[in-house]
Amino acid sequence: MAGEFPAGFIWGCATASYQIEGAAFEDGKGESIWDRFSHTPGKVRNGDTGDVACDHYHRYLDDVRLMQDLGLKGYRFSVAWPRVLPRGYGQINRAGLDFYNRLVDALLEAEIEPFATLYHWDLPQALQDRGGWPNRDTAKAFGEYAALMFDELGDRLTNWITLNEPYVVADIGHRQGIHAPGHQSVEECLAAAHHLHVASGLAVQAFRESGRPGQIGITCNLAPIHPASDREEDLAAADRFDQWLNRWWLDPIYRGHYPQDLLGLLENRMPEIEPGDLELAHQPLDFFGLNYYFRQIVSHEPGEWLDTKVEFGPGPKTAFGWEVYPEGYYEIMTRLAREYDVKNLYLTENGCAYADRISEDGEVHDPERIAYLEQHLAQVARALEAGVPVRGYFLWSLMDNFEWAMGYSMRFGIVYTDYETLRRIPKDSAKWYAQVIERNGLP
Ligand code: IFM
Repeated sequence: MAGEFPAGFIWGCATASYQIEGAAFEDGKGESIWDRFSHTPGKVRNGDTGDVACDHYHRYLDDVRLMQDLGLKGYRFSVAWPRVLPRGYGQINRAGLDFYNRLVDALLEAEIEPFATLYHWDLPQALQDRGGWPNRDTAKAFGEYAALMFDELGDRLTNWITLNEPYVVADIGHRQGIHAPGHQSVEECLAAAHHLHVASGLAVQAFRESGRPGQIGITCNLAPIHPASDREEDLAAADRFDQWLNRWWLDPIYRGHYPQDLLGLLENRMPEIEPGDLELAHQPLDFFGLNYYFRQIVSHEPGEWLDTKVEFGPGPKTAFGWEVYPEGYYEIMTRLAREYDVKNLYLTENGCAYADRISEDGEVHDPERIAYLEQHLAQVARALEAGVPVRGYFLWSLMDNFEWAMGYSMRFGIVYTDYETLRRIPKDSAKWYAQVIERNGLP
């Protein structure tokens, strides 16, 4: 395995606003759907909320210093839409915008390239009150918010990601109901998915119109979908689920239409697709952002969603119960290059949760995470060798943070967050990652 990565490869870490910022009700920030959801009893493990999270809003300078110590070349964060526009549109909250201005300046000063995600799940509650993503107006509001951000930060910030994991927003938030807003409706899920496509397209359009320099793309979570057996019905079930998890996003973006077979099955539950919607979704992107965590094993299960049963594979598991399956990373990366002709690929998230704790020596030893990262980065190197145009890797996550419905129970960081004191302790994996960055490759 080649140790060296291409010159200029961006080694980064990723985070998201609601998961780390805290200051949930400070300096004029509006309520988000995650503020509302996490404060609703029974929705988040242990009743955890993001009220304080890692207090990054107040400690961002220390956190940038930490990133600098690790030698990070890039940092992917997200902007909390309701911090900037408390109601989602209209009145701007200058204090909120200033926070992102200061963060970007601090990153640039530290020679860390900022990558900003415009939507990582914290929708302004005021927009949810008007119907949220299933309402087409939310896409329009997103386009306007995106234009504002290009206007305000686009003189210095040149890497933009429209949405993070729209599949999770639509499916887990609106069909499964595990994430905010916690709804369970196929129709709402399909409408949300479609409006997310439109929203991303409007943001791309606004970026081009802004004339700002830089690049814009979208981040999706994709997974290899493997049939549970080679029985005909399992093969068909796996194909249906692939159309749902992967192609429901990739096909509109890269081919300008939804996957036809699944669309045929869902047609009478779809929202209205207005003329021009798919053209919006299908605009050329400067890059694609891939989040990879696991593969899924699918079998035929009548009566379940799409008549499928979806499981993790038999391999070793992380604390979340997710199968560790590094080969799947290569499979997805090469598929993106082969089937969708992706020209610039950023690996915008990859990482794992383990039950880390502070040892008696005061350090946090996380050999499983180092092994996980080593195995996944080896697949990145393999994909590079096969010609996949990978431009950067953003490890999820810089520090332990609020893991959505699991609250603080899942630790994904390479830096340990002591939630009592908010002290940050770099784990062994952080020291290991610093070496990888310094060498520009695996040892
Ligand atoms: O923490 C999340 C992140 O917000 C989105 N991608 C997956 C991560 C781990 O679950």
